[in-house]
Amino acid sequence: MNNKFYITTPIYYVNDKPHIGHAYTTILADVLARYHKTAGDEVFFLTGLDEHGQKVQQAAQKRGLSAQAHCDDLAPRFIQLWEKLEIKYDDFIRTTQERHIKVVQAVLQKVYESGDIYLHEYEGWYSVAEERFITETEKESGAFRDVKPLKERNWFFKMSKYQQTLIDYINDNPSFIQPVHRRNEILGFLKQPLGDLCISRPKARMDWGIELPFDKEYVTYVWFDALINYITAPGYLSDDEKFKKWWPADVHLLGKDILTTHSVYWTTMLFSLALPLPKTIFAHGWWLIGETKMSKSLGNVVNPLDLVDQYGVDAVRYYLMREMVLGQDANFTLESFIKRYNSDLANDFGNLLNRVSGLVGKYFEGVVAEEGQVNEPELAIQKQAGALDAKVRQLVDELRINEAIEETLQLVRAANKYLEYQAPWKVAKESLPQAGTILYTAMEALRISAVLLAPVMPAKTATVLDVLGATDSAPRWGELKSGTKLKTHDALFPRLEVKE
Ligand code: ME8
Repeated sequence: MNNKFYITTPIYYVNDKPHIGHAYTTILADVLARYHKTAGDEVFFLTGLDEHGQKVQQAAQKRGLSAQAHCDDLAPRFIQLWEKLEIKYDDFIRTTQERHIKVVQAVLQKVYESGDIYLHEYEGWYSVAEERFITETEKESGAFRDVKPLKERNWFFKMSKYQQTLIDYINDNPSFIQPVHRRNEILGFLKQPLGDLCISRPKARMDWGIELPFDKEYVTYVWFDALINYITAPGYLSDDEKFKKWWPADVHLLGKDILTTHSVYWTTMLFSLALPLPKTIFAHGWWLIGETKMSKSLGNVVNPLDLVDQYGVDAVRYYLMREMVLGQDANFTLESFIKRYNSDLANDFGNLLNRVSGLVGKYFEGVVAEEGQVNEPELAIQKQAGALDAKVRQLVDELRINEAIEETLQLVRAANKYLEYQAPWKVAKESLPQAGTILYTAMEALRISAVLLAPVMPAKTATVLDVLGATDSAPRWGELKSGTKLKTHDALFPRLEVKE
């Protein structure tokens, strides 16, 4: 197939340490990137940090640090977390990097010269928390904190000019904004007249940002700066060949909180630059803690590092990927984590490895037997396993990760059941070759499941494949070699005690 696949996460604000929500989006992007890599696609996976703007400046002030020193202090915490979570990104962008500042200024100059940026005095309600002017209706909704009247001369981007072009584009490209209920939300939003976007902040009020190239009194609004990261990294205006290869992005992955900025601000900016739009903008739901949104003020933030230290990186990745139906909210509880771990990882996946390696040890001195004479029960497993790769690929292409995992776990469960029914420990007394066939069949199901779960659980699946002597094997039936001596191993996922 050999396609290119360019996937992005939002670039996170460095106003605080990353939590499980940031970890979720980044793991999801990593899992998708790994699936595409194993399918032979050329992958570019970008993540990074959003370092300008008022939120970051205020966080720095609170700590008594300069904004840059604050960012330099927090950036490694993100990078270290991504390492711990086995995130293999191809580029990590920070908006304070010279390469980005250059591109943002060049974009501003270009858009300015094309006539899409103008100076205007605006008087209205300003939300300090949101860092933007809000409409009268928004103010009345009471949803915004720290609202004050403000009169200011600012630079505006002619977003309204592209409203109809955007509506037409969304209508013509059904897979552009996903899932479909989010697409409808944006189309609904676009039924109202779209205003122009204030893209500057006077330095006198807020100076932590990229200076406008055509007006030194102002810095760029943080969103106008941040969104451009998606073109900076693949080489816009710096490496034409690289940019041509990767742009447009295949998937911008994000939470539903920032869907409007991506599907309205970013797209109209791209229209103005005459650049193609990303193929898909996918907004996932929120991880809730006990049905409420995670927030520092509520003190209910889950720290992914604590989970990883206690349960291991693979279990955390697995839980997050399996538990959330992409596009909907999900509730994080330790109880559901432990339940999922014990059922899928300890009882199903880990147990299958334990059983086969134990039986092969007992009856075959740890050596994989010939596949031998297969009958209907073997063929049923072969058929299920043989169809799995294509099924998983399709679900991954449709971003239905939890279903792709569930399909794979079904094969694991089928193999466990098959072992129980076929009882190779009994068959061995009458026909050793037949017992060998049963074990070969169960091991092949295990191997194929491990290959297909590798993007989700890179470490534990590598252990399984190593035990089976099949490290670089493909998810195709028959790649397990008879005569292979299985390696010894510890319990893959020891059962967790449930606290009463
Ligand atoms: O918005 N559940 O950065 P941010 C799921 N800098 N995902 C969550 C989550 C939760 N409870 N909380 C956060 C910004 N996320 C801007 C982005 S992009 C050009 C600029 C994830 O640090 C989710 O992906 O507030 C969400 O969209 C993102 O973190 C917001 O990160």
